[in-house]
Amino acid sequence: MNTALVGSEAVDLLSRITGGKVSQRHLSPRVIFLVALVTVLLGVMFADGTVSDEEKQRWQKTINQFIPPEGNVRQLTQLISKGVRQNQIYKKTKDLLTLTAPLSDAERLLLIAFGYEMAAADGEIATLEKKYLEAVAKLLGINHQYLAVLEAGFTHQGTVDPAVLDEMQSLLAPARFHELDTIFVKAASDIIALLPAKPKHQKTQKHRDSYYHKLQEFQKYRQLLNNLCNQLNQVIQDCSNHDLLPHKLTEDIVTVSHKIQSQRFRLAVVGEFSQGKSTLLNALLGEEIQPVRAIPCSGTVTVLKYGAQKRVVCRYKDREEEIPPDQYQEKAAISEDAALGNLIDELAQSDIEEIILEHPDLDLCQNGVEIVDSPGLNENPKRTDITKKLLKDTDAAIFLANASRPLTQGERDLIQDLKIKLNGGNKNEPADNLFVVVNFMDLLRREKDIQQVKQMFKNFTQGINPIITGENRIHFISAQAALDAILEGTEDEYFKAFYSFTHSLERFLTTERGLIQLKQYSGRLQQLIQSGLDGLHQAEDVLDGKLKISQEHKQNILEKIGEASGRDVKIRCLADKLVQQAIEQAEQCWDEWAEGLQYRIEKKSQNWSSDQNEREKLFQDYANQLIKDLSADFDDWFEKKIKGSIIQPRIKVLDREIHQEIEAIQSSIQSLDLKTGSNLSGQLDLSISGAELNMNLASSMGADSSDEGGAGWFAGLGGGGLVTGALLAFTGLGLIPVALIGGAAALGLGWLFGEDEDEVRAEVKQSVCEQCFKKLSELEGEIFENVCENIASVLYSRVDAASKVIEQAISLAENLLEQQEKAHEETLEQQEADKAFIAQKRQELEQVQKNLEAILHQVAV
Ligand SMILES: Nc1nc2c(ncn2[C@@H]2O[C@H](COP(=O)(O)OP(=O)(O)OP(=O)(O)O)[C@@H](O)[C@H]2O)c(=O)[nH]1
Ligand SMILES: [Mg+2]
Repeated sequence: MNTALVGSEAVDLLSRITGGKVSQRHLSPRVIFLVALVTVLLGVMFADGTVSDEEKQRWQKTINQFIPPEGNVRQLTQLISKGVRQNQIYKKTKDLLTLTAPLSDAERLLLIAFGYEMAAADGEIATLEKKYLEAVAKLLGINHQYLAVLEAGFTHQGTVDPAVLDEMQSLLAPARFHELDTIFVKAASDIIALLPAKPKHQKTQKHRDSYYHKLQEFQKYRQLLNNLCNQLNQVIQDCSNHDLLPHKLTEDIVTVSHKIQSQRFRLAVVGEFSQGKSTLLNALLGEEIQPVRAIPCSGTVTVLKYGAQKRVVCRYKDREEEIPPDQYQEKAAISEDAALGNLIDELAQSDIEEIILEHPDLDLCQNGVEIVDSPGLNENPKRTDITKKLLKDTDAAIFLANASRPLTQGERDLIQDLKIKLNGGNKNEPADNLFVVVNFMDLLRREKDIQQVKQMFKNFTQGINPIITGENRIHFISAQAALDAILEGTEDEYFKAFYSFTHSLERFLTTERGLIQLKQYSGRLQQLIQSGLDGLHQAEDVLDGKLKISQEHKQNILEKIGEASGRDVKIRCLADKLVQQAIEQAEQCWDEWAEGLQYRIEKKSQNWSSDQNEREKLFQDYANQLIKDLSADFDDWFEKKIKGSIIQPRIKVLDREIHQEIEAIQSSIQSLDLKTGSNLSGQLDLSISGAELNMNLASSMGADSSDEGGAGWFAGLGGGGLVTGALLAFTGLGLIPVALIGGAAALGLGWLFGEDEDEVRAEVKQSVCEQCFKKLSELEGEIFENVCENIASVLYSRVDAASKVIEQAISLAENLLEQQEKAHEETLEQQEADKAFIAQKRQELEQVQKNLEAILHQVAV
């Protein structure tokens, strides 16, 4: 709807109709449509001079669906219908033109469709009614061929031209009505259902075989690598059972093996509500698994994954429950009433965390992919909050946008926010794991529109400061048309566009991401094989007497072991002290932050603005602005105080200590090597460069990287301060928007016609603030605890990484002593047998190494 076309004439007309003082700001799209609808319906009812009972009932039904149970819309509608009747507006061409001027083609068709529904209320369409509707349709510029379809649809008589029907269905696609209100979306969807149905094609499975070929291949490599892990584990286990290699080596192999086995890809589909997320998922799966409807539908995160049999598990905060699979769709969706806004706190009351659907034969899931459907963003704070949490643990996110209302400000903000979140807080680089998929391309009929939308998205996502990493990260599709094509086995342009998208996705998951991970695991396995070979070499030297450890050396080694454990304890004690200090300081900071907060937010509230004319929408609008201000305030505080003055200086202190202690351990091991001829330091270096430790210790081992204050450590915390609202989810502050749902009820609901608006707006702002601070004071303890937990975990994770290195050093030294002990106690024959055993195991290890190289070679090809 083009509200710019609402001129002073429309304002005058509405003042005349309602007999009240109406201003331009009152004329929201919803009001404009409602007035036009009332006018056309009354025009039809009075066309033949009589109003039948059926018509009265129809009037009630049609109008009622636009009236929420609460508020004053009912009175407003009564006022309008009285005015329209008295002034016979439905007969006045000029007035009708004024009222319908801002309506889009889709809205005009919806309007006339309701007129036909009314005309057919008593089973047939009277000539005068038909004439009236034809005249209105002409006035509105509606294609006369559409009228024949509407007549056939509502009277169940006559045949229709499939091409015209197709055009109408596209024009009435519920998605075109989002801008108006969910009620209109549902109305359009109901009208479509009343039109004659398009013939359905036979369902086939034709496309199935060619799908996800690359993923299948990738799974094969993963399996091969895992088998290799098992072989390696066997060899190393044999050796450690003979006291030739440290047991710790087996533990390391098991860790890698677990990682390889548990490697799964998590794909999250996110976007605003009713953008076709669930439909896209169904198209990816090739089955209609996810619940879908024209109005907000998904109410919880649903995870689809592979399982030997079909199983549905509901996960609550503190328990799990298996439910029959036929209840899945119902559980995964919110009720229609809640979607229409009639049950605003249904979601706030739901305590389901996620629903997991395990399925044995969905191609995509069979290949190690878990796909996550999420509730729409930006519609209901509870659903938004759920989705934000989910992003913490995904390999890739698909953002679904809408071609028919491209790049609204809300959508732009969401995409930017998503990019930063997926990028660990880095806002200057594009996110390589973000796909932007523009859905509803079927709703664009003109080539010019298609090109413009494509250009617009490309400019936004790939222009200055790009959001995505390249062409294959943006796709223009129709999820619904693609799903239809997949189910019907046809290959139209939508199927092709969708196929190109799945192809890019697959390439990302396998070649771009999966192989990198496989290579990392292979690299780690290679290191472990090398450690095994080094250990065996050392055992052989001990047996051959090349490496002799005197009593004095032994004593020295035992001392070093004791020292190393002491260093571990020392680091841990320092960390305990630092964490305690940090928490004490944080407590003080928290009080300072909380003290001025109400004042700061109330001051900010002077800048909140809203075009809404209904109390509940006004309340929600202000609540959203409050949340924005509150999270910006919180982020700023966290960034400067918690991160800047509490965590970073302590990380520096801790890093310095870790650095010193590890260096001391390294040098004492080196001196041991010098004395005994062993090569423990070589082996220790290997373990430090192991992928995991390397990552965890990078900033503490590097000479001056700790100056950064360990910026990387914050990646998991959402980049603190970079993203407005990023910290909401992890601190529990996100519960505030949830608590505000339904807050408007306390104020009384309804349109602001005829009230002192400034006063009402100030009152609503005040109420939003009060309710927020009430909730905040309830949540204070919980939020502060979460902040403390995060401080502790940042510091302790560094300690854990250091402990691993120390543990490794100790285990190497102990192993040397054990080898020595063993050789000492053995007879010559036993020693010979050991040497033969070592030679054999070395061969086996070398064989594993060769197999690994062969796999890597295959993967690379
Ligand atoms: N014309 C058209 N309709 C579509 C397309 N994709 C989805 N739809 C329709 O849009 C409506 C919403 O689709 P859903 O898949 O439920 O949307 P969603 O994003 O999961 O919605 P929520 O779960 O409420 O956030 C349904 O009526 C779909 O049939 C499309 O490409 N073209
Ligand atoms: Mg959905």
